[in-house]
Amino acid sequence: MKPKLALARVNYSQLYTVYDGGKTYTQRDILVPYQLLNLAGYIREQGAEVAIFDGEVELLTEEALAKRIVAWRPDFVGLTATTPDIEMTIKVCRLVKEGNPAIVTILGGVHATVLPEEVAGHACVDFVVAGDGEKPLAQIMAECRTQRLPVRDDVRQKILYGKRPELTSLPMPAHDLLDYENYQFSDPTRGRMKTASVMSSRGCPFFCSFCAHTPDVRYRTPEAFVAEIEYLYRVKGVRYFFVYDDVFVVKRSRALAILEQLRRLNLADAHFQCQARANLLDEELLAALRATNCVRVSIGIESGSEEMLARCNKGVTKPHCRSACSMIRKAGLEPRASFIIGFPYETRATAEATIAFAQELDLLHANFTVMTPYPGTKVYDMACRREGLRFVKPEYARQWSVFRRWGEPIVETDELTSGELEALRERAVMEFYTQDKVFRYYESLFRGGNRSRYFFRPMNFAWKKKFGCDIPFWSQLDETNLIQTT
Ligand code: B12
Repeated sequence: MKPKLALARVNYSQLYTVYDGGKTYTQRDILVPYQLLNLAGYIREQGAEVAIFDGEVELLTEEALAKRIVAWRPDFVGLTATTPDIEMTIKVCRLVKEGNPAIVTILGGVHATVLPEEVAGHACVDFVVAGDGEKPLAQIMAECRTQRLPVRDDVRQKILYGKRPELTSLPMPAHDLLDYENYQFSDPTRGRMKTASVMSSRGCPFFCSFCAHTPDVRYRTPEAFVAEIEYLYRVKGVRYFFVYDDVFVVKRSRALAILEQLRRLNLADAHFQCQARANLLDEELLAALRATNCVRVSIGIESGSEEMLARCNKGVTKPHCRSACSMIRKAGLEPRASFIIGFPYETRATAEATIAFAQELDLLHANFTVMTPYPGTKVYDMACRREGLRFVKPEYARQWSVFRRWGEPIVETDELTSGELEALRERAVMEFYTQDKVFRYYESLFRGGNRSRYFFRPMNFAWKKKFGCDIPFWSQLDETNLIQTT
């Protein structure tokens, strides 16, 4: 009989409390669990039966998720977690073990990669995988079958370190396991469409102070990546693609080759969004992106203070950001920018510079967050050492559920309290989304038929803050899909 592996992620969006005070929308954008799809594709090739349990889709409680997993009678359960959802994930793990102690539990993902010993310290966790999970997961499953569950007592023995596999040898992620009806993104003008996450590479060669990442970049072949997109388009009916490579354009000639292959496929009504860096864009690259129907490019602008930019080690300057935003717009694409308030040594003046810079740039969408120093990053170490940044309460440094990025701020700088950082973030949203050019754009989207309250909530948040009232067309937006979770 084939071994059975259940792969799962928890309902993570219940952690967020942005804009609407924790309300959750049924028709929100849900992105596929791409890490689980990668693992499933590989493990299935090794002869196992695999199912994916996505707690996010139905907003399952930990109890409900564990119950479903146990009812499927798996031999192995693999759970993925980032930092803010690790505690919920451990709870699911514990409930699965209580439901059936014979199930072997394995935890992986970015948090387990950064802090494997901590995760392995939980009695309900049999194995921890740090790093890329395909091969270690296969190894655990093979060993357990031959040795009848060699569960290890020493915490360190529970940890397997994923050697970075050549991506060229991995099969296509197991997209067939998902019902893509559940994964939709609401495009502001084109409506709702089935959406996939795809990656042509793993890793990032840069060392930004606020990011935990794998520094060695590994690539799939352009052909395998393009074939995945074609499959998703033709077989699964996907029309929106988030290209989630850390920096898709990092190898310019390769990006151009991929874009050319995609253009030749002529997937007329497919739309793409990718992540780039302000200093790695040029007109030819942007024209090639446009020619493949790329509609949005996300860039991390981070700060309007040259001092903060230099300190965060991104290698990007304000002139890079100005030129990137205007080049993206000129190419007919939409720049999506994100900003952080609360860098180490941030002052009121540097945060004000960020608020002003966001408005100066050629932008209609901007995302502002207060710094969350994730473990494994330089800013986390700085916050622990109180170097220009510190946790509001020392115990926050290991209280993972507060690391939400879109929740209550957990840090303060030498000059700014967490409340002041949050007030500055709110003001950034308020000033940005009440600009005339931004309002006119949003109003035109409404006139064009966009009725999604979910989409307009940042702007409404801004209006409430600045003018004490809703945007004029708020009552005409669709609220039927709103559910209250708090
Ligand atoms: C796409 C993405 C999202 C999407 C979808 C997330 C999802 N759950 O699928 C959205 C936009 C929803 C999102 C949200 C958030 N994200 Co995000 N996201 C990413 C991104 C860009 C790609 C993730 C991905 O699919 N990678 C591809 C797969 C193949 O790689 P992988 O995830 O590392 O998985 C491999 C191994 O980790 C391991 N593995 C993973 N899980 C498991 C499980 C088992 C059992 C095993 C054995 C192995 C294993 O094997 C996998 C294959 O080799 C990453 C950056 C990155 N490049 O990874 C950030 C990243 C994961 N996100 C991050 C963060 C902070 C968040 C948020 C917490 C932000 C917030 N709102 O507060 C939320 C958390 C949501 C959540 N719990 O999933 C951080 C995580 C930092 C941390 N310590 O937690 C990252 C690393 C970005 C960064 N560098 O800061 N995110």
